[in-house]
Amino acid sequence: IESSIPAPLRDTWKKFAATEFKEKEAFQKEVVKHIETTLARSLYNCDELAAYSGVALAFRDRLIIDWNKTQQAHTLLDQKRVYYLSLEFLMGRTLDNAMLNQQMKDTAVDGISELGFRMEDLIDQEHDAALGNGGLGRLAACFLDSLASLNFPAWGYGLRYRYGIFKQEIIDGYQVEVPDYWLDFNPWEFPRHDITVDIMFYGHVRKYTEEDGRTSHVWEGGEVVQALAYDVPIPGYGTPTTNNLRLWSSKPSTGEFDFQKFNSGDYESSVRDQQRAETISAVLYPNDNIDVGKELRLKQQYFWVAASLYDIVRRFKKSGRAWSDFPEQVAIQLNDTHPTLAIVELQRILIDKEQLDWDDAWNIVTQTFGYTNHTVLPEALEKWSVPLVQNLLPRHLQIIYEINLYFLQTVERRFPKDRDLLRRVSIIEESNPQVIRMAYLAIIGSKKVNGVAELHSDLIKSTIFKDFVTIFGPDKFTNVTNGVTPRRWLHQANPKLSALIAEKLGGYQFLKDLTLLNGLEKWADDKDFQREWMDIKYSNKQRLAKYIKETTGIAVNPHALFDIQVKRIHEYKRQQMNIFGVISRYLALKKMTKAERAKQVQRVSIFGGKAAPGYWMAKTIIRLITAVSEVVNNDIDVGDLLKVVFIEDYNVSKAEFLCPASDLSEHISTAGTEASGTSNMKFVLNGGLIIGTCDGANIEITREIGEDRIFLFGHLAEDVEDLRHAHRYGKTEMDPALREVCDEIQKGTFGDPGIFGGLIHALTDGGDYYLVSDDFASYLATHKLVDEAFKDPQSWANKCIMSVSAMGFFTSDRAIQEYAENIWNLEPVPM
Ligand code: GFP
Ligand code: GFP
Repeated sequence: IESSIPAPLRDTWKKFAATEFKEKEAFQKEVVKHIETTLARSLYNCDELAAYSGVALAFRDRLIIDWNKTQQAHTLLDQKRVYYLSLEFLMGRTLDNAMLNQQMKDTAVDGISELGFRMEDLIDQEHDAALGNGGLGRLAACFLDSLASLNFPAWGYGLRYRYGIFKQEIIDGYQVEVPDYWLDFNPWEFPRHDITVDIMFYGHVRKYTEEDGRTSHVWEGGEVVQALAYDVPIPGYGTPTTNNLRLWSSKPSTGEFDFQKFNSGDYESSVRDQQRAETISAVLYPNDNIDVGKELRLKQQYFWVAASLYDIVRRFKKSGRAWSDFPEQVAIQLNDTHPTLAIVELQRILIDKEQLDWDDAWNIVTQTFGYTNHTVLPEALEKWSVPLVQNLLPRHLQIIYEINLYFLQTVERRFPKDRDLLRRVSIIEESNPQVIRMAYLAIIGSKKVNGVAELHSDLIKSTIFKDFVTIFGPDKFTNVTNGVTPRRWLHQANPKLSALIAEKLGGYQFLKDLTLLNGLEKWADDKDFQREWMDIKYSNKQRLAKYIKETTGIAVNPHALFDIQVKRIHEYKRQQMNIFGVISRYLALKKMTKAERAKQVQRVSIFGGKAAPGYWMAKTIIRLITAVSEVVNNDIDVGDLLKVVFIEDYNVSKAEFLCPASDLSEHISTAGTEASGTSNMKFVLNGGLIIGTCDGANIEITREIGEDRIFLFGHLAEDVEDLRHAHRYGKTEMDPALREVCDEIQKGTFGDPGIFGGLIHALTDGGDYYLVSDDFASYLATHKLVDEAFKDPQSWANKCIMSVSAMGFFTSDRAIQEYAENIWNLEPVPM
């Protein structure tokens, strides 16, 4: 690599090059130095936030030293890199993860206690980086951890939202959204004021003829906004590899103000221009599985994609290679359709700027991209209105038309008589106005398309993308079942369990090779081991009980069965079925005699999750949960037999203490609707059992851990169409237990029934699209089996241990290895 320092002077530089602290005293020295200088605090005014900041800065220094080395090594080696484009990276907190991945936590815990602080308290000072809605964003974060841990040369590219997903407050039982000011203090990012890209919007396309007679296009005029890079170091576990997550922030390209306007007294308008530019990276859209089609969202997408591609192309050009080498050096993965414009942008760069022929350019493009689909829900599939794109990105629209034209021509040649096929697969949907089907564009422009669990990957081939399987053949479509990083989701979230496992397996190697967990099998029946295992579960439940008491005032008994459902609130995930089940349990308890009640298993039903602000049904579900909790928790007949808790503002750091505290967790989506799910993996990995439908990754979890260790219920994906059809034609009677629940709600037991009318309507005249009634009997029956199983602690413990021992497959390391081999053709960098 070219150095900015002349060769003879480099020795002086190297003599003073930054080094990493390796033991306690060096760590303490760093912390005190940062507190006293960087933060300008002292021995006399260092509170927990300042102490957290000092520790974070000490670790940040350590990360950036490794980051520098890694980036230099990767640049020098010039191997193929993968770029993971995701509009969401739900990172959560960083400090604990950085300490653990760098294997310095013990040193730091010890060191900080000698300075007067407890590490848990400091970790709690950190604000979550909540740059994501749910599963899709958290998957991206797990993938970054695995890419670095496996030494793959990889960068993530995303947006640096000034506000992450909103904070949820529960006021009078309703969700209220509050802005998330997460950037108040963020030591984990490095602004790169020297790395900026001008991004253009609007304007027009001018066509002209080159000297050699070819037609060229320039896109000119329009608004220009600047993208500024912020780099976030991503440490691997137990390796010096530290990859980069580059997040773009928007600002006005003319500098802070338009000085002409400012000087002419038009102060307000110059500030407005600045705000307009900054708005692009201001907010993360809080929508899950719904396409909203807002212009600002499209602007975000193009802004991020254009800045990232500019950066990727610039880096490639530094190597001096021929364009034909591009796909050998660069793989770009599209996390959902949000970055699909990258396909069009690369084609534009190659033909308009680099003057390649259309076909040569298109060959490069289609060898470079991979597309991951995360949903089959039709309302979630992105479509952009043609007039909107015409106005915002006129040149891109032309290119999309051309891509479509060539594509349809090849389809027509192969299937000459099938007019309807052409209509069905066209990138342009002939609606009013016309819309661009982003998923189709992503498929046509990618080398490989994958789903995120086996069932889901089969479903996309047989439903939404069926025609494309006919056209491209089945090999273009593949599956990579999701995974989660065991570093965060076992070692960090559940340190006691991780330590117990390490003790039995002779070390922490399982964190790098999760299949080693199968070594636990031989202790599954060992009484002492079972006791230690369940003691850890109990202490995790105690910690949660304490949190619940402190935050909600509800006292729950840690000996009760903790039944948890935490995820975004969505009708397809069926939190409504869960709360109806709770009501049914409540009604049953009320009918029992004292003697009968004494035989019942105690339950704590715990819910958590955010509803999209505009998703009224989801908000009503939250309202019902809080209403039921008020009634049930205050009913002296019921006492500890049933408690209902709604945890406010569910996020990554809360998931970290919820997952280790479950006896049972719920993954109960209507079959065929949840592409994979990843919290199912986290809960089982932490020694909890699950109740679930035959959906998403539940199916593969069952295959790995065995049918008798999971509580499956409900109809299969293949039944769904017929069942819905029957509802539509009024051929279904509501399940009697569900009827009783609805009656109780309508009687006003949980407050004004008018509030919940929508929920009841969805089950009746609404056609019960999510098949709550069809699955309800089997759901309740399966909960009875759970209660029975819980009464036998030894067999329960055995099930938990055996399940954990079989979870090796669900590490995100395995998923990343599959992507590297089957999609990216990517080699790790030897360390
Ligand atoms: C990257 C990093 C730089 C680093 C170089 C070489 O640059 O900080 O100096 O690699 O190690 F960002 P680009 O590949 O982005 O040019
Ligand atoms: C989506 C799907 C989930 C899947 C994740 C990750 O999650 O089934 O596990 O992506 O692939 F719906 P959300 O972003 O919708 O939570």
